[in-house]
Order: sequence, then C-alpha cells, then structure tokens
Amino acid sequence: MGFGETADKLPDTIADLHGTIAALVPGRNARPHFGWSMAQRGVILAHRLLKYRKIDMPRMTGARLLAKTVHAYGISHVFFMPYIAPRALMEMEKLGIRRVQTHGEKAAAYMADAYARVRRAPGLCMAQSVGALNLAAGLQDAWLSCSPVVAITGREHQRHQLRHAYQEVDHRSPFSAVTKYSACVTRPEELSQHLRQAFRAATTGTPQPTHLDLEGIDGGGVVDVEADLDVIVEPQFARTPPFRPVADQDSIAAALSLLDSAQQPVIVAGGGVTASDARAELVALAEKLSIPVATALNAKAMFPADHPLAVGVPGSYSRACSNQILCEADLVFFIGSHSGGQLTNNYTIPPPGVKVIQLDINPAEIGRNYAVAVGLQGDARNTLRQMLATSTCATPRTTWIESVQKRVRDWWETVADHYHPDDEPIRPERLCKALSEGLPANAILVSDTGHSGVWTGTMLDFRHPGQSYIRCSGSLGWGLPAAMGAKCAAPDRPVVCFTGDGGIWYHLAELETAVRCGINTVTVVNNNHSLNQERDGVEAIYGGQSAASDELWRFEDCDFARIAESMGCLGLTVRRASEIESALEQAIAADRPAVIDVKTDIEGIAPRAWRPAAGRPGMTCAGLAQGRSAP
Ligand SMILES: Cc1ncc(C[n+]2csc(CCOP(=O)(O)OP(=O)(O)O)c2C)c(N)n1
Ligand SMILES: [Mg+2]
Repeated sequence: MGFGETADKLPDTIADLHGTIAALVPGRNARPHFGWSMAQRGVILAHRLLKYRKIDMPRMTGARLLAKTVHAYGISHVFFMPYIAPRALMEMEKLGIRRVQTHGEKAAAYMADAYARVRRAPGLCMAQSVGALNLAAGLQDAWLSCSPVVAITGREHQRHQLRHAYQEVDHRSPFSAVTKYSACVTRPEELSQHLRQAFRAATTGTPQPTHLDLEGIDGGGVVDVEADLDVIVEPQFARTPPFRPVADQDSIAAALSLLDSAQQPVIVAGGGVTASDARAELVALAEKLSIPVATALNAKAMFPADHPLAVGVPGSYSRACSNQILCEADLVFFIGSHSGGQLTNNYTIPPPGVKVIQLDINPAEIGRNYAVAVGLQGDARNTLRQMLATSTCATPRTTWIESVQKRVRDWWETVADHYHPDDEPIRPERLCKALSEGLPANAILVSDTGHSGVWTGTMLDFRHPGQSYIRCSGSLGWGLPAAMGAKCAAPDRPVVCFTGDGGIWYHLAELETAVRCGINTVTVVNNNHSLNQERDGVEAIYGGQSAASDELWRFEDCDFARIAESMGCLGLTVRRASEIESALEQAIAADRPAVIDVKTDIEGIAPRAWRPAAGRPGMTCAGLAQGRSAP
C-alpha cells in the first residue's frame, strides 16, 4: 500500500472516529454517561483507535513488511550470509526475490554494491549480528564508489547490550564510517519509517550505503513479530538519481564563458557521469565545445576510447600521457568527480592552482579539493543538456587537440613492445589487448584493484556505447563477487571479471555460490602467482631480492582452472596470448560460471604514475618517472 492509498482512507476513518469520540465523551447537554470512568472511556477509545488502525494497516509480520517493501522498491536479488531473518527470506521468496546465499558477508556486500551500480538503483545485503562488522568492512567499497547499498543486520537485544553478550560488539562505529544513515530498529512498527529513510538516503545526493540494525541477532525482534503495519513505498527513491536538478543559468553561462575563452581546457568526467547516465551528453558537449576528455576509472566507459578527444584515465592508475595533458591544461572542468586522491595522484594532477569548473549533484563536493572559478550544482545529465542547449559551437582548438592526440600516440608507442607480441609468459598489456578486441559490444567489465585497476584502466579500451566498466575502489578481492552482483543486475549481458591471483584468492569460495545460484560470470585471472605490485616496495626495504623478501609477495603457482572445475565451473588455462580470445568466447558461451587462468609474466609490473618534475607544477613531460606503480 502506498502513501496515497493510506491518505485516501484517512478522512472517512477520522470522521468515524469523531463519531466514536462524540458517543463516548458527550457534550454538556447530553445525558450523563452511564457512570463510565475516564479510564474506561480511554480503553474503549483505544480499542476503537486500534480498530481504525486495522482498517488501514493490515496485520503482518515485520518479515512480510520488509519483503513487500524491498520488492516494491525493485529489489530482485538479496545477498546475505545466514543466519539472518529467515522469515523475511521466506517472504521474499514468495514474492520472487532471488536469495543469493554467500560464503561471507564481505562478498555479499560486494555483490550488492555492483548490483546497485549496474542497475543505478539500490542493492540489498544482510548479515546476522556476529557478521555485522564483516558486512561493514564490505561496505567500504560501496561507500568509496558512491553505491546505494541498503544493509540490514541483526543486533543482540537491547536488554543484553553491554553485558558481554555472546558474539556481540557495538555496531555503531563501524557502520558510521561507511554509511550515510544507520538506525536501530527495535519493533516492527518502526520498520516502515526507517526503511523509507534507508532508501531515500541511499539514493539522494551522493549515493552511498545505509544500514538498519534490527533487534535480535537474526533480526527476529522485528521480523518475527506481528503488528498492524503499513507498507510504504516511494518509487522515486527506487533509482538513482531520484532528482535531476539543473544548475542555475547564471552559473552555466559563467562556466560556458570560461570554457569558451580557455586555450587548453580538459574535461575530467567522474563517477557522477556514470551514475547520471550522461555518456551521450558528455560526448556531445565535448564535441560541440572542442574539449578533450579524461575519465576517472569510475567513468572509464563514459567516453569512447577511440574518440579523437579521448585523453584516458589520469591520476595514480593512469597513462603517463593523461597526466601530462592535465598538467598542460589551463582550465579543468570536473563533471561528477570528487577530484579525489587516486584520480589526481594525491592532488597533484592537475596541479593545484589551475582554473577549475566543477559540476556535482552534491554541493558539499564543489571545491573540496580544487578551489573553483565556477561551481555548478546539479545532475550531470540534465545540466550538460542545458549547457548544450545554451552554448554555441566552439571554433575547433586544432593545435591543442593535435598536441593531445600526439601525446596519446606517443604513449602507445612506449607500450607497444608489451602490447603486441605473443610471448610466453603473457604480458598483462597483451592480455588487455585481447580483451579489448574480444569483449562483446554489451559486456560489463568488472575490475579488481591494484594492478587489475591499473591494467584495465590504462590498457583496456571500450569502443562500444553498450559496454560498461565498474571497478573496485580499493578492497582487493572485490572483483569476483562484484561480477556476480553485476550479473544478477544484468542477466542478459556478458559479465567479465578481471582480477589477479592475489585478488581471486580472497573470495574463491564464491565460485560455488555462482554455480549453485546459476550466476554465469567469466573470471579472467592475471595469474603471476604473486602479489607482484608489492615487490618493489619489499625489495627496496630489503635492499634487493632475497629468499626472505620473496616470502612477502610470492605465492605457489596454483591451477585456478582445476580449482574452478572442482566447484562445477568451466575452467580454462591460457599460456599463449593468441589463445585468449577463443578462451573468452568459450567462457562466455558456457552455460555455467567460467574461470580463465591466464599464466602471466611475473615481471609484468606497471610503471609508476607520471608526475611533473618537483617544484615545477604544470611543466610539460619530464619523461616517465622510473619505478613502478603504488599499491
Ligand atoms: C583489502 C586489501 N588489502 C591489501 C591491499 C593491498 N594490495 C593492493 S594490490 C595487492 C596485490 C594484488 O595482487 P594480485 O591481485 O595478484 O595482482 P598483481 O600485483 O600480482 O598483479 C595488494 C596486496 C588492498 N588493496 N586491499
Ligand atoms: Mg598476482
């Protein structure tokens, strides 16, 4: 039942109530009231009131209320680790919600995160009380990636709190670090209100996780109890963004004027462009105003890789040319970007002091890291549309664009050695080339972090508007379960996870979940049998390579194809680059989850991010800094 329905019934029922009250508490002229005491009158009134509540609020368990509400908010899958709210899970099943029971709470949170990002709508994950902190740890990535995940946990009864209850610690601090809204719900009557707020907070402004902590270690104090309950759903908050405000026209005019007069402007598109689904508008504005476009990892698929204005991904996990181009810009237009530490290589790319325009739906983000010449508060898609409607075509900035293109071409030449050959063991650059060529036009690429983020961010190209890219914001191991969440969100699209062996070890057990639940993802493992991104740091401390230093980053060479087969997946091993594409085809066509174990070069280490020479911010290329990428 929606708000509207409830409201429609109110006037009639309240009129009835007035009659009831008039009968019970007669006016001065009425006959004395049969000697009823005030208490008796109160009881009768309360009884009538309850009856009224029953008219509008059917009696149901908190479980039914929870299931009906999340179902009405469009939730098709719930990701959880038992033992949590089994009655609610039963009610969800009746409504056709798929229950994805995982092997760990972090994996459940990662699945809900990717599910939410792919659907641009809330995701749902749950855990019992002792798993709550694991779930909170899993929400770190959703928090960092601005993903609208609603998390539900059980909590030891209030009467047992602070009494050394079995398995119980305080949930408040861990969840306060990774949620926008976190509330304790002690009775089913409180659930509607907090659920509404959980969906509203998750989807509005900067989308981020929210949390409800239900009474009882499995939430039984709320879900197992029957009461007169109202299912309230506000469909607007069942998707992101619920509102699409347009920045004010004066600010838009000021921004357009600055962009017009800039000689060497660059647009930096962030995750807000992805969240707002503003790819077409971004491309159109860049072309109309003749401005090159760099993308954050969170917006990598929002600009065609082969477009003449494409700059690539700047920052820490970057191409040298992207950082160089940003250091040459005289104006940077951040769109839906936090201009955070990774994107800006710790606030150095572009250099501090550069002229900046920033557009964000959340006004608190505007100017956080770079002082702005013009701030635009609004939804990316609608504000870009307004900018398109009120701008005139720019004279092409031929010299600037040619210099940008030359930087990009020169950079490709520096990596060509690793990009083309069919050597054994395979170089990660070559693996990415094969994936760029072999990914279907509607594929979703899900990338783990560390080297996986560097390789996919810099070496993998998306050329089709139907391709998507989502990436881990930092928690190694996110990739495999996240790909499963993405597949649940888009069952008809091929979902390919790119992870390292260090990454896949974290949540390998979820392959069993994938088989059991029929979630057919493809996991490509860049298997160099090591955490090789850590190698340089370790050897620098040891003063060179030794058996002891090797212990800090090397693994046994394991056969992930056989491990995957043992769980019911298709397992493939690839040793030559020329075999990658056919393996990918076979894996995508398989009617079950698949793992491709790609044996790669242990020397395949990414270069460190390019940065301007010390003390000379904004200077042109100082050459590739020596060394390797930071973890
Ligand atoms: C939860 C967590 N712990 C530790 C790290 C640090 N870290 C980043 S990349 C990395 C190594 C990744 O190894 P692998 O996935 O095999 O890729 P490789 O470096 O070998 O190419 C580590 C340990 C992290 N990002 N997240
Ligand atoms: Mg590795």
